[in-house]
Amino acid sequence: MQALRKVSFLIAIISATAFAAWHPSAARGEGDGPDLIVGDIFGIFQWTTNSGPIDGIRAYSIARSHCNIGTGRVNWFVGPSPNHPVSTGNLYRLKNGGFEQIGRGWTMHHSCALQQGLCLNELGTCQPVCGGCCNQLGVGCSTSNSITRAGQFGNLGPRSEINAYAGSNLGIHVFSEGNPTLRGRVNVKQADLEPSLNVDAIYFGEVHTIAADDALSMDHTGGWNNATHRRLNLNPTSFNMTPSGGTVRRLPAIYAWQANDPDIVIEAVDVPDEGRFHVGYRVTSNGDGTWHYEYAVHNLNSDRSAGVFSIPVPASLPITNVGFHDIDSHSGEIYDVADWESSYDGGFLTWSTTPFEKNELANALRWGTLYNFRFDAPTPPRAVNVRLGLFKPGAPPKVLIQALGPKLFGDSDDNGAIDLTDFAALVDCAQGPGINAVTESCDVFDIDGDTDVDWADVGAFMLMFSTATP
Ligand SMILES: [Ca+2]
Ligand SMILES: [Ca+2]
Ligand SMILES: [Ca+2]
Ligand SMILES: [Ca+2]
Repeated sequence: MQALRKVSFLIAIISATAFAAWHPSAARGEGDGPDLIVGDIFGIFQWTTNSGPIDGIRAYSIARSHCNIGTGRVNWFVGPSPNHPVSTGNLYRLKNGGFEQIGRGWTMHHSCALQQGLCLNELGTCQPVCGGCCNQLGVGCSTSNSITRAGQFGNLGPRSEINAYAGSNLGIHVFSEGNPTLRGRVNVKQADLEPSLNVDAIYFGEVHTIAADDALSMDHTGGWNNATHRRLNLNPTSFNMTPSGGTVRRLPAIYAWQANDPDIVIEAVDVPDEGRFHVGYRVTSNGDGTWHYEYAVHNLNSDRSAGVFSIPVPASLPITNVGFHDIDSHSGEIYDVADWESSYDGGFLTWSTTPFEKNELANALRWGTLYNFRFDAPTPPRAVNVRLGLFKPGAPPKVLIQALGPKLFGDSDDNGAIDLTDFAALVDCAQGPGINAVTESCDVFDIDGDTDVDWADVGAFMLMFSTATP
């Protein structure tokens, strides 16, 4: 565990450094142009309070305010003009150490920018564009909607009309289906909220906004600060939710995972000339000679999206409990919802959806969604590069993210091979504090996982050594 903490700590420092480099807490003045953020999450409205769940589903909408923290106005033209923001709501749950997305709404198309002062505590001044309901949001100004507006069907359109990296939308083309109480809203399975099934779970709401002028602003980095989250309290009887604590501006909800669990490492990774993903992960000892590997991948604004997630896992490891979790689109959205398939081959554990070439509407990890990948392995972690394969064709075909993956038994120097270096380390372990005393550097030789390095392990190591490819 100590070694694990050290690795996590080092990676946390690296992440924090990268994070500080992009974290736009002092964004105003960093670049020229409009810069839209979600300034507040001030309520959550349940549309199934009276009806109860419909086919096991509860429906919500998340009330939101926007701020323009940039140096130029943000367009707010009413549809069918595409020159207005669209924003969407998501729900997440932290439970048993895992962080999952449990709700996903359509997008709300905005019109009518009020010129208010919600963000004045950060910005100082609002330079209003006009006196009331305007088709632009002034510099330093905010605008807000009623608590139900983000759930009113006439304002909602499918996500498939949005290119989050370009910030473009096609206007509202409603082609929904399904129950009118649910459609387009943030749909959540009641089973994902039921207190008896979700002991000690905590919930978070997220609002994520997209606009063309913001997306193109500051050399295509304007969209990086467009997701904001807030903790929600759940009423265990009515399933109504209320905001709790402060709104965390500019950070997607995956950062709530880390805020509630400091062992979580989060890496931001950018597709060259395209959008941004976040990868969060943690490795924990199960206390029985196995380790749990938990990963969450969030697509912030990549239109190319992800279709493959792959972790280097030595081919000989008996891994177990391979798991995947996604969040299905709904209400007639055109995307497939089939879960990703996993395979374990050639030194990689890989999850993938149907390739773009076979189905352009496959269940890729698209903008504003978070999918989970997990497994148990009999060895502690080492630093590896996990691979995120991009769904839509282009260059590069994948991006690499530094994270953790399981070691190879007996590979004490983590070079992926059982070799003379490892043999020397094994001899040191045998001669050092005593072969039955497992130390941090020797636990990689505990091949049978009984928490002792013993003669059975030495025998197993020698067999691997003698059959290893030179
Ligand atoms: Ca922005
Ligand atoms: Ca699914
Ligand atoms: Ca080695
Ligand atoms: Ca052993």
